[in-house]
Amino acid sequence: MNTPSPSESARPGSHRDREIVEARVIVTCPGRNFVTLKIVTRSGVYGLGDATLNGRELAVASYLQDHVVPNLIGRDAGRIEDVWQFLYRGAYWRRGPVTMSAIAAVDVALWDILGKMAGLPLYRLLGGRSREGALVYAHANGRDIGEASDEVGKYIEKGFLAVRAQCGVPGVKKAYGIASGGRPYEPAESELPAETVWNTPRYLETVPRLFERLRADHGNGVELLHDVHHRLTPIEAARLGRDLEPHRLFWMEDATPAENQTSFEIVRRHTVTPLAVGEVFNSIWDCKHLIENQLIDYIRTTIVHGGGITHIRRLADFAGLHQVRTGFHGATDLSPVTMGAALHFDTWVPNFGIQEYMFHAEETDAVFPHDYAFRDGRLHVGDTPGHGVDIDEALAAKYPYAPKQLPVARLEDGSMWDW
Ligand code: EZ4
Ligand code: CO
Repeated sequence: MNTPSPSESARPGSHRDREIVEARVIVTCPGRNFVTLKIVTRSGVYGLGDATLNGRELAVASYLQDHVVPNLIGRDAGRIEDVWQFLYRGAYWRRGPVTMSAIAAVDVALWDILGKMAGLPLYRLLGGRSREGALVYAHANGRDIGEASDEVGKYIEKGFLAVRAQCGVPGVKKAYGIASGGRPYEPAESELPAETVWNTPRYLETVPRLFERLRADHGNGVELLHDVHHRLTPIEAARLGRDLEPHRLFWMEDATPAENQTSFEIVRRHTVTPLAVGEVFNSIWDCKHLIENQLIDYIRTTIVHGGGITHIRRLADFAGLHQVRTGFHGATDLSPVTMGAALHFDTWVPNFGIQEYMFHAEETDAVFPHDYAFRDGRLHVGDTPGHGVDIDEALAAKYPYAPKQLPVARLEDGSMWDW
């Protein structure tokens, strides 16, 4: 397979060294479920890619194990672009979160191998450093406005320059983003989906009051963000964006579901609150209209759900042409492997905006040793070759898969709504 040219096989890191001899899918649950692909070359150098799709983990594990891994054995790990095209075009069935997460896992593992073989950190392979660190935002959640404001204050004290704020909505049971029982917020908390109830009018009157209070308590020196989590219609989102204008948000996220990209024209027409969208996208085709018509300011699709570095780099370049910046998804269901790869990308990408950052559980950090670190409001990558994230397989094996699904939302009359 992939007959090398003479010049390719003569050098160190030759085709023979780069031949993929093994690819393993590792499913582990250190605090939450993660799917990881480990690709091993004949030289012994290996790479890691994240394939976690929250609540649908085993679908991606099977896609990899049953349909992708047999295609990898014997292939040249250095042909990153060709492998990407083979898995995308060659599958005939294109796009979708399961396919694109599986392709991403392979792609990131191959970039990791390339970095290790070259002795270079990933950001240098991409084109080198554009900034000293990646501005990150943390999650502050409160059962009410006062508690949310206290939480924002705690993150400012920890050195965060940007904070996302969510608060409980009176009359709404289990509002999005609010932790139960003092534990860190983790939406996929039960084997079958938790039922939540949604009330748009109560929400629309609560959120502007939250941000009015946050500006009064914390001033204008901190960037504030908010996630609507797909709950509003376009005209309701337009109303909220307008009501939030005095409070100068960094962004309003996922204001309305975005399968219909033209719906953002309505939101955009009515408000100058910056808009971010795309954590559930998996391809450039999900945001082509949004970007080329400058209907959004930040694109959130991150490496794992968007086909890896090879595809997200194309997306980011396309976004850059339209002054759209990156604001990668970074909740706890994005494994440290994705975080590491995303931070290298953030360190390089010219049109960087911000990076979401929720702390992983201690068990997660122990299973995935990594060299990125938080300092002065920013995350900094290290200079370990590749993406700088490893896996302790013996420890991973101690945390067997535990099925968990994301919640669902219904209106008060029982109709299904967008969670
Ligand atoms: O609900 O990552 O911005 N962050 C978010 C997250 C998502 C989860 C889904 O898996 O919207 O909390
Ligand atoms: Co979100």
